[in-house]
Amino acid sequence: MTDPRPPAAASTAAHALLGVLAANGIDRVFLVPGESYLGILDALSDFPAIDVVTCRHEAGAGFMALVDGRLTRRPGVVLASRGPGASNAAIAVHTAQQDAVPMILIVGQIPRRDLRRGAFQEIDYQAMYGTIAKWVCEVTSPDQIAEATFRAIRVATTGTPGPVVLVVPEDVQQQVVPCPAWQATAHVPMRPDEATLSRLQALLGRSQRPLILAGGQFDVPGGRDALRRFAEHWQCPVVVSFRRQDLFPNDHPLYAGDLGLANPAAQIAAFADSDLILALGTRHGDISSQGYTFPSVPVPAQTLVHCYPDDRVVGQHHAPQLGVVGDAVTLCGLLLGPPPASPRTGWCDRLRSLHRAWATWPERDPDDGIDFSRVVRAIERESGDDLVLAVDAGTFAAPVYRHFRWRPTQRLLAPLAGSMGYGVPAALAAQLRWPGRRVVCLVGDGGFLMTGNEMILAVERRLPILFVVSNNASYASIRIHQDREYPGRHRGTGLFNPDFTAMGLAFGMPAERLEHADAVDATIARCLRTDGPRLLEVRTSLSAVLPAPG
Ligand SMILES: Cc1ncc(C[n+]2csc(CCOP(=O)(O)OP(=O)(O)O)c2C)c(N)n1
Repeated sequence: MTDPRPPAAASTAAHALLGVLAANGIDRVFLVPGESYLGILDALSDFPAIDVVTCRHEAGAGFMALVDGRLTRRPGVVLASRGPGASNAAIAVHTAQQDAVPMILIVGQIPRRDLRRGAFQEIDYQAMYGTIAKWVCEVTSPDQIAEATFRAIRVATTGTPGPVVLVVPEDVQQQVVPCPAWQATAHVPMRPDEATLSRLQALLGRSQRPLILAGGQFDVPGGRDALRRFAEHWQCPVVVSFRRQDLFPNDHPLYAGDLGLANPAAQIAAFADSDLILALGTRHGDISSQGYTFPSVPVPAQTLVHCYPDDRVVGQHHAPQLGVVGDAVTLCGLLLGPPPASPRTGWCDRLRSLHRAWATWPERDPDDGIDFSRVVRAIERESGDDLVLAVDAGTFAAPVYRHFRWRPTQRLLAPLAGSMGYGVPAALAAQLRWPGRRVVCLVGDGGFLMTGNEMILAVERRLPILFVVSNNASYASIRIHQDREYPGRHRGTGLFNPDFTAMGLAFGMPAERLEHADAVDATIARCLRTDGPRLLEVRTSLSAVLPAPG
């Protein structure tokens, strides 16, 4: 491996910053350039091993960095200019916080001599990002830049992973400083003491109706296998947290579904009938806890065990009988003692059949376009085990969460924060990281015009992504809310759209429009077989997702 550091003579603060990033495995940054960080841009020329991905909007760059961070578990890095650039990147900082993904936003700042004068494009980033970033650091002393970068990496990746904002005034970037190559090592997972393990063992052995709520912490190498072995050993049904359907094989007899935005009341009632809830590797926040109602706050009716590597999360909303501040994957590996005395077949079957009834594919034949669930179903049927599905926010995605049966190695990338504009950049970042996998992006006509411009990267870098644009001429998710709250009044949710197929062609990729339901299966099969990048516009039915007129 080549030394990531530049020659000592070129050691500016910008080099020190990049040197620490490179020493910690960061091999790619996403950016929109700005005059406020010319020093860092220049220093990037001395780090040829860092791939520079030039983007069209800081939201797109931020989402790409976020997904890169999610896939590598190292901080995804995005560079943005001061003021306007940093403002555009805010959506990614918020999403990184909500999705618990390590990310570093590096912002060029006005020169130190003008700080706090309200100078051109100046922002006080502590005030702006203080509540959504884990840490905001304005480095006003060049000597501290390496230390601040090193700490940024550690803050972003430890406890609940999240975003850090590193602000570097432009005159700091060119100062000559030493260039260290400190490497942060991962924390040793905390091992619960023997007394805690025996207590857990006893709880698991005794329970008649245990239930695992599994969260994103299992999204690490070996994590899914550890979860499956643990569940099988204890004959314990598994429910995955919000938008984490790919954590557990969906055709497994112990898979009991997910905690999302639309669980049927009977299913939640059945979950609540559990006598032992094991919330493992999950923050069990707003959506997963069904708006802080499952289990009840602050003291659950069931015995609750909560394991997460952050003492601010364990017990934050729900008081567990047993709170373990630690690594859920490690815990699963330690708890494989004597199996339960009696099988829990009745309990497992009950949850399983409730889930299967809810997950059955719908049969709809609307006359105003294609029911998008047919498209998702065709992707499920025609995809291999290498599928990575990057999904934007919108109602077109509902079948992905409800009906799609995820296989063990397939991956779902969806924003827990519900941020529109995530899908296209997520697909790009995933395909850059995993060139050999089949990446498909699902995006609505609303979300596509937010960050769809980034799609040009797929043409530039020959990334074989299939972009599927669901065109229902509407911000339909919001229209559904309108129809529920204010029936028939649709102000602001209709969309006048460009020709998306022509857009795909103009970007330089093959593109086609899918207009008839009976062509769905063959078109999806063909698109998945051909090498992308490729755009498929689907004329999607609006009526299929709206409540029937009352
Ligand atoms: C950045 C952002 N802006 C607004 C919203 C609110 N919102 C959620 S879904 C949605 C509509 C999505 O429309 P579209 O992409 O066309 O998909 P559809 O719901 O029509 O399938 C909106 C506006 C959001 N979640 N994120």
